Amino acid sequence: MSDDKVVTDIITLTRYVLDEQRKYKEASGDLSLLLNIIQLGCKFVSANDPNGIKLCVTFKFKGISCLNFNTRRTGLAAGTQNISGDDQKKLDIISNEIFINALRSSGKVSVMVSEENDEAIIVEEGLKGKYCVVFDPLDGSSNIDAGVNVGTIFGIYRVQEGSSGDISDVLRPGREMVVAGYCMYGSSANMIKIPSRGKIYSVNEGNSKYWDEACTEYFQSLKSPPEGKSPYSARYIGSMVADVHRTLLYGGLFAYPSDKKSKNGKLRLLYECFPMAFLVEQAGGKATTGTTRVLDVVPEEIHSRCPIFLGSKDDVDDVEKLYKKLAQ
Ligand code: P6P
Repeated sequence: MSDDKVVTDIITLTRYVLDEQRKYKEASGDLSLLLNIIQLGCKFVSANDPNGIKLCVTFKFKGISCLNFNTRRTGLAAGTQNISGDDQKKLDIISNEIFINALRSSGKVSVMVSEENDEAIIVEEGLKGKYCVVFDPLDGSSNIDAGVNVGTIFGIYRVQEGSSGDISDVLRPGREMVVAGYCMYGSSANMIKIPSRGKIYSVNEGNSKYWDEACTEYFQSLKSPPEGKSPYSARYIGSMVADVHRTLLYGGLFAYPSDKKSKNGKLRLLYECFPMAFLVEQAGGKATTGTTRVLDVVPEEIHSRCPIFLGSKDDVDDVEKLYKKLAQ
C-alpha cells in the first residue's frame, strides 16, 4: 500500500473564507462573495496566460493563507499605454476589464480604482455595495514576455458610515483596509510568518546614482558589512508581486525608494504599496517609507506614488534607524 496519502480534505479560498465568516454571527456574507468574485477574476486572468496561480489573501483579523491552483498557458499580444506611461499588454486590458465587470456585477462594490484607469469608477446606483476595491490587475506585466511571474494586487475598504460611495472612501490610510491580497501567476509555495531578519535585498540598483544618502549608506552596509558579517544576496525580478512573494517566504528587504529622479518613488500607494504593506505586517514584517509606516500615509489622489521599504522587521528597523540618524 503506497504511503502517499491522497489529500481529500482540501482548504480552498472559498472554504477558508466561509470558515472565517461563520465566526462572525453578524456577517452578511457580502465580503465572502466579494472575495469569491476576485478569486474568479484571478482564475480568468490566469487562464489567459501565466503558468500557474497562487492566491495569497490576508484579512484584518487573520494571518495569511495561500492557496495554489494550476492553470494553462495561452497567447499574449501587444497593446497601448496606461496613465503611468507603461506599455499596456493586451493581457493588461483583458485583466482590467475582467475585474471591473466582475466587481461591478457583484453588487458589493461602490468604488473601484485600477492602475489601468485614469479616473476612479463609481458604480451606478442599484449595483452599489458596501465595499471599495483598489487593484492593479496585472502588476509586473512589462516582464510577462520574459516568463517572469506577474500578478494581481488588491485592497478592500469598507464604504464609510454616511457615505454613498465616492472617491473619499479610498483616499484613506492603508490601515483602514479590511482585506488585502495578491494573486501571483506562477509557481506555488506556502508561507506562514516572515523571518524576523533575512539575507536578501531586492532593489533596482540601476537607480543608485539617484538615491539619497540614507538609501546609499543602507544598501552599501548590506554589500560590505562589518568584519565577521556576511553580505546579503541581491535578488531583483522587477515584478513587485514576485519580489514581495519571495521576501515573504525567505525574509529580507524589498525596496522601491524615492530618489532624485522620482521624489515619491515609482510604486502606487493605493493598489501596490498599501496591499503589500498590509500583507507583510499581517505576516509579522514591516513596511516603511523610510520615515513613516506606509499604512499610515494618506493618499492625495488615487494614483499617488510612495517610497517603500518592506520585509523582515529587523531589516526594516535598520532602514528606519538610518533615516532617523541622518535626519538629526
Ligand atoms: P523598475 C512593474 O512595472 C512595477 O510596477 C512593479 O511590479 C515593479 O516592482 C517595478 O515596477 C519595477 O520597476 O523601475 O525597477 O523596472
